[in-house]
Amino acid sequence: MNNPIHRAWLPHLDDDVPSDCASCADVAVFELTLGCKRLNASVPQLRPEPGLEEGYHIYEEGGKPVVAGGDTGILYGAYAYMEAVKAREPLPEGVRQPFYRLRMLNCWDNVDGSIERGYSGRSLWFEGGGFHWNPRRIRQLGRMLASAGVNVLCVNNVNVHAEARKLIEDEGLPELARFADVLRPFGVRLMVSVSFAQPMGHGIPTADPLDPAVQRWWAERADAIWRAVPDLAGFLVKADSEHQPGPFTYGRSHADGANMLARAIAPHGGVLVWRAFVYNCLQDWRDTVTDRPMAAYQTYAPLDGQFDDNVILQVKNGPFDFQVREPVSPTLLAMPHTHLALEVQLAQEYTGHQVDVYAMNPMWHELAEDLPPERVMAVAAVSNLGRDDNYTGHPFAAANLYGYGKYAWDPRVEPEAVLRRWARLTYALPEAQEDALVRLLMDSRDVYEQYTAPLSLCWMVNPGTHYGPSPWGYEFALWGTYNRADRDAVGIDRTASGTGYALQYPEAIRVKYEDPDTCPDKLLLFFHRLRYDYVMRDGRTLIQRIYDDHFEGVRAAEAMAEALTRLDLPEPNRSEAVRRMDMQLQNAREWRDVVNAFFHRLSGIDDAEGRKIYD
Ligand code: GCV
Repeated sequence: MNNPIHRAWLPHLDDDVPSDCASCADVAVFELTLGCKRLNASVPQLRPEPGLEEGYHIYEEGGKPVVAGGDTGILYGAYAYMEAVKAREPLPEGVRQPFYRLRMLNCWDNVDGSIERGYSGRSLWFEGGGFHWNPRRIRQLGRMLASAGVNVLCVNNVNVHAEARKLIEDEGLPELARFADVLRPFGVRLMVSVSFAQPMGHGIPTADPLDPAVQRWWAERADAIWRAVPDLAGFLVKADSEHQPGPFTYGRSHADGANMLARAIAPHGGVLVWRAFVYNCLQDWRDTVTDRPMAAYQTYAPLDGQFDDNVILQVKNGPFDFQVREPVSPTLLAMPHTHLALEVQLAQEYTGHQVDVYAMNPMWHELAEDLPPERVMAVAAVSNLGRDDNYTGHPFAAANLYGYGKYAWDPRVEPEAVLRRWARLTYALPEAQEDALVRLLMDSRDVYEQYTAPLSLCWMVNPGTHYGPSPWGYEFALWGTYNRADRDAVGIDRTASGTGYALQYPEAIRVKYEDPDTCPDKLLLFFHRLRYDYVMRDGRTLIQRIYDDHFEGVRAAEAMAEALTRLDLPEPNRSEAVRRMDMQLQNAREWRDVVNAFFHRLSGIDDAEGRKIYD
């Protein structure tokens, strides 16, 4: 299989890793020998240093390179060596350790082979109701994950449908164990999403976490699961969220629910990752008091300090749901006595479906302004992987998987450095073209934001699919996602005198966002309800900014398309990127014309520049 669309950041992805590799060190030897040969580089000596665990150290001894590392660190060191050689960068200095111990990928794969919010084809490991995979591709996946630095793969959707429950039942465990065996040599441990109501399929009339029969069932199940997969990382749970079962049914708190499961798996060293994505998904749009972004904080902040030590509360980066622009979730800042994980989304659900280019490292980097990286102890990303030949659909979407791994190793890493390295490792373009590709990637988020959701006008998407414009699509729906645009104004007042959302932040952050003069323009309509004639810091009116940004966003997308045509990417990547860019341009023009028409009809205010607005 020499099709260059497989080209990823690794120098030799198309060579199969021997299937009898039993450990990270075996893979490291194989990768180094092969990779260095391909790169005409000297093969370093590998030196195990078990105390380093995931850490590694690359140095010279007697003029010869040495890669020393712990059990998995030696593998990470091997990839780091090859990356540096291929990218023509200096070898990393000193001992390198990952910033986050758990660097998780959450796959929303269903056992029927479909993927919720998947844009790269069907599942790589499920089909027809259970595990079904191509060993060669899973070994390739293993090396991609290891070379990016990801160490936990949650195999199934957090919405646990009936058929997926068997993954942890006796009939499903041998398959789970076989899959774990393939990824283990790459330092990747599995995790499973479980349903809180699972005991009820076993003659137990309740899932009440304080019921001894429920507790016993989970403890016995955990014994069986860890007998089959002794290094399983743990469980991931979506409870009381979007119709998934949970402890609220029994009048119990989420600490009661999470701790019950955590105690069942603690003897096996498992972690219980509990998602904080809890809100009322049956809201009445007439209700202007309930404010969805406040929900997670209201549920969890009072529980701070009540979770067991092996519980990790996993919180989405923003208080809504992976929108193009959201402030940091206040829940992440409110729970100093709870282990927290930051959840981000590589799957481009609201960010262009892997049709529109959208590089994510700049977004994660921005989080640090309000969220110091040490406030969380783990990271999780919703996967963008699928069975497409290139794994991630758009030839550039792999940059997000790679970039996520690098971010998880070092959340302070500069986005441009990551994207440049990815571009260099993947395409090896001449310098000016490499610069152009890096620029294109670096700008891609701002451009997408400009033509879809400037000033944080999020949720104007087509309901269900979440691609393309529909300004009123979610306005009268049950999901609590309203902009409340009328003929005079738009946005939600979330200050103390509005819904009070801003009060969930520490003082300094609250003050910054509460004043429209200090609130960044990009978050303006998230925090404030403003009249169309409101004069912004740059002197333009709000309505003019809405029009201008949509026009400007399309122009910027056209410039990206132009830049793309000048890149000598290998085929078929080039044709595929150009084909998707044509679709992106159509999407951008649709957003511009629909949203501008919407606001023009409502406000009756003309564009000061007299450009075409289709009414
Ligand atoms: C897995 C959003 C998505 C759902 C997803 C949910 C979640 O609502 O649209 O598809 O469900 O988030 O994160 O649980």
